[in-house]
Amino acid sequence: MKDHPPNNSDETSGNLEAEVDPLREVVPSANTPGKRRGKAEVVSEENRPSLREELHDRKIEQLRQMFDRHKGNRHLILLQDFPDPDALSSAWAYKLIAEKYDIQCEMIYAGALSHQENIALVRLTGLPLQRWTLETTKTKDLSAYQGCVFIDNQGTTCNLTEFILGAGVPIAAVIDHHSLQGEINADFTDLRPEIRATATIFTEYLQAGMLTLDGSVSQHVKCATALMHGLRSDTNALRQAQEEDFLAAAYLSRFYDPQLLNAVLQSSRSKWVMDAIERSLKHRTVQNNFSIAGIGYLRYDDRDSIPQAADFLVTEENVHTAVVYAIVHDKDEEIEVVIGSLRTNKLTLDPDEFIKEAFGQDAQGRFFGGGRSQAGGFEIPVGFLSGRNESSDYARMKWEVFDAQIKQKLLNLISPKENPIYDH
Ligand SMILES: [Mn+2]
Repeated sequence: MKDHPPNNSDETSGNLEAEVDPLREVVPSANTPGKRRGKAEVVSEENRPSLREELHDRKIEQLRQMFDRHKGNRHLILLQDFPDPDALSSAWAYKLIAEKYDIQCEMIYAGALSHQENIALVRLTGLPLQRWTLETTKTKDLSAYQGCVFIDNQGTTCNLTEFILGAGVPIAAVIDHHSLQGEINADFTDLRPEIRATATIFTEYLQAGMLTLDGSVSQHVKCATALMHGLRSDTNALRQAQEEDFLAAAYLSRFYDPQLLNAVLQSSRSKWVMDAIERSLKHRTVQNNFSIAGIGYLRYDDRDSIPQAADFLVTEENVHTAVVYAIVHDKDEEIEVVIGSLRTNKLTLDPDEFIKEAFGQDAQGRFFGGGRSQAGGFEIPVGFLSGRNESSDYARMKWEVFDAQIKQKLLNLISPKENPIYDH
């Protein structure tokens, strides 16, 4: 986070201690479990709510005000092209909260649901999700939407962003735990890179009374289950969870359906995922505790086998970080893009910084990727070289060029002296 401008949550970090808290009446403390306030009427120094709690109260109030301003509106919730459980569950929670304010939301994504667990999650919970390609988006009347929302992303990993913003749909909210990806002009912003899962942020909203979960309402139970899955999957099954995530999980444990979660987790790996893992094992290079594997071409629908292969490679002895990448192609739309995933157990390695430094920015100044705690990803367009060619030699050459270039950029960072291009 060295070079990045401060995120939006800093805007309220003035001298709160000196102020009278105007929100105390609006947010009854009974609705905010997890607070450690004393019973005493007089607030002594040690019973004074922490700065974090004050900031939290302010965010909740800003969120409430945003929803009030948007009453009766329609919102489009934009998910990343390959939505994960954290994004899916958080977007669903947003939709349920927004309904209380008479705001109708549509959750859309442009890519593919390719991880077996995500397909199971959507099927088993009936999660209301729509796929809009760029083509379908062009046929929609976007003036029907008074706001768009980015959840668990900031628009940089969503193919529809440019088109929807270009059509003049204003950004109602950005709620994310990835590091700041660029300037954001939204009605409401809650960016917390220190939080492990967006599902944790949304569970805090629920706990603060934005929506009272009811264990007898099936949709609430399913959404709580989805949130539990979301925060588990972004914290490596709670192994990397912090206090906030555990508190959120504890709250969700009152409502979620453990059998449903089990069914989602037991979905089996496809043959394609197994093949991708096999290829990543065969092609991996281990250097300075980094394991790097380029696995060639991959179908668009199997894109999520990349992070699964990285998850697997990082489990090898003496490896703390794994990077797996492939050229992902969509045969219908002739799209080709290099997609990569990074996974690390090394706490001092910031995936966001690492990826931004390794690959830099494109001509428009957009980074090719970024990350959050212990995970990151990148997408590099193949551009003019996209598309099938009659000759398989051509496909092989194209792969070799991209493979060499990506390895070179990664090795520059990992062990500059051993870079094959500069050393030989
Ligand atoms: Mn996430």
